[in-house]
Amino acid sequence: MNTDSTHPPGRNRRTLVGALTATAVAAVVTLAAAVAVPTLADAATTLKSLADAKGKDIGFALDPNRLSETAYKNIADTEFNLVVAENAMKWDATEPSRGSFNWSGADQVANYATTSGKRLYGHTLVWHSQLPDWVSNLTSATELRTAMVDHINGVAGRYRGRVTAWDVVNEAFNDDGSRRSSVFQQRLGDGYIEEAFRAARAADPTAKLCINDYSTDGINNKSTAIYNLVTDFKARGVPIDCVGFQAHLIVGQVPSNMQQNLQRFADLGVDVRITELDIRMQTPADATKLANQAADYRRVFQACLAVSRCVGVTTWGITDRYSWVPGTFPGQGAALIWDDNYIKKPAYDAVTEALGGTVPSPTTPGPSPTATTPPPPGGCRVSYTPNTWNTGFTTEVVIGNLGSSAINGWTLTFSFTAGQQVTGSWNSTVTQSGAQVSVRNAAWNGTIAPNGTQNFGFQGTHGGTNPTPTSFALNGTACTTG
Ligand code: 9MR
Repeated sequence: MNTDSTHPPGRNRRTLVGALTATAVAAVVTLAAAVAVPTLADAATTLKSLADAKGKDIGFALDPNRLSETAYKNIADTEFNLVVAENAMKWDATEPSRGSFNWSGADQVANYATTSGKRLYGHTLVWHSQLPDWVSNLTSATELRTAMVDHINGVAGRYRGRVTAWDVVNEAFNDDGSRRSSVFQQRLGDGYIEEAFRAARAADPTAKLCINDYSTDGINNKSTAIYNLVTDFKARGVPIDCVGFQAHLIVGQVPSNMQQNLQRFADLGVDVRITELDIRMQTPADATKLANQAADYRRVFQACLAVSRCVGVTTWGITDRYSWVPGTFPGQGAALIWDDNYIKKPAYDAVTEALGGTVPSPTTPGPSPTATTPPPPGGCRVSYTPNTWNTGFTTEVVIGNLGSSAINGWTLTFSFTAGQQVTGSWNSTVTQSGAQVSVRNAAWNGTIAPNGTQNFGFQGTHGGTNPTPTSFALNGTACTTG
């Protein structure tokens, strides 16, 4: 997970331990090294292993240019069993001028699916967006029809037999359930969707054929319009196998009838799938928003898993760093499962649990420190002992309870001053938002006896210097350092 963890230990060690005795610190360091308690990030299961066990797809939208990044590729390789091109199989990428196909990005995605042993999902054949001008400029219905069928033949034909399912037509409806006034709708009329599906079936008879849209996750006019289309196609024998629900959601706004909506489509005899999941929030993220987001991720996965014909969930990317959201919704973001620095967010554990996995403590810790534990009455002391090398560090932290009563459950907060970033931890759960870091006890070290200590540690990166953080506070009470 953290490539820096292979650093040579012991260089540039700086010790800030004061009142805590050297013996105690040595014992703590030895304990931390010996116990090597796995962080949540080191948990044995992956989302992929859990989804595999359930026979479900867990997918992600891939930008093949990012595979050169180790952290990106590691997550892509291990956490997902399905891949879809975020952009590389769209019309503008594959057929930028008429009859002249460019397979560079699309082939990278398809080949990645093959070499990594993942299913390949096709996105998308007919869509009003990311459509080259030459298509929009075709004024003759005959010409446009020919261009559409040629495009479907070209793209679906190239990956024939390799694609598990295609988004044949994407985003064809308005929110009120009427047809979107795309060039296809304008020139070819209502029948263009049927024509596209028939062409796709001919081009790749083994791929499942899906219609895909956004804001259709709950029961509303738009989803009902698609429901009616599927009903009609089924009645008339027009090929259609699946419906995609993009689920570009907002924290706190998962439709309450999502499962019911998925089920009503499944009952028509089609597969359903969450195709582009992300759940955005106003940035910056904080612990409360991330917890709410985790609950929402759990709801979405639970909704899918409760419907036997829901074949899986795809998230629209891996890391917040490259999500489309902030560029489209300024001030919003943090919508995916890994943050800007590839650290698993609370949503990861929620998805793990929804998929039937278990999350090691302290995701379900005992007492909530802020709710049930008073600030340490006698104060606290923190020793912070970093071990720094050129771009990385590990840190041992010892928390001392200077009071005469036990602390039961703790959260230590502090501020970095030089852009340091936590990439993993032990004996704790660490959440970072900007420079602010919040460390929650693990299940086994939540109690600090009077005059006793507990310890945790973490690893991270820095940009050249690694000064000791400031503003240490335990359950909201400022601590001395030393
Ligand atoms: O994530 C994609 C982004 O990189 C592109 O700039 C954008 C262009 O329209 O498309 C994004 O993906 C969209 C997907 O293809 C269809 N559903 C909505 C997605 C988010 O906009």
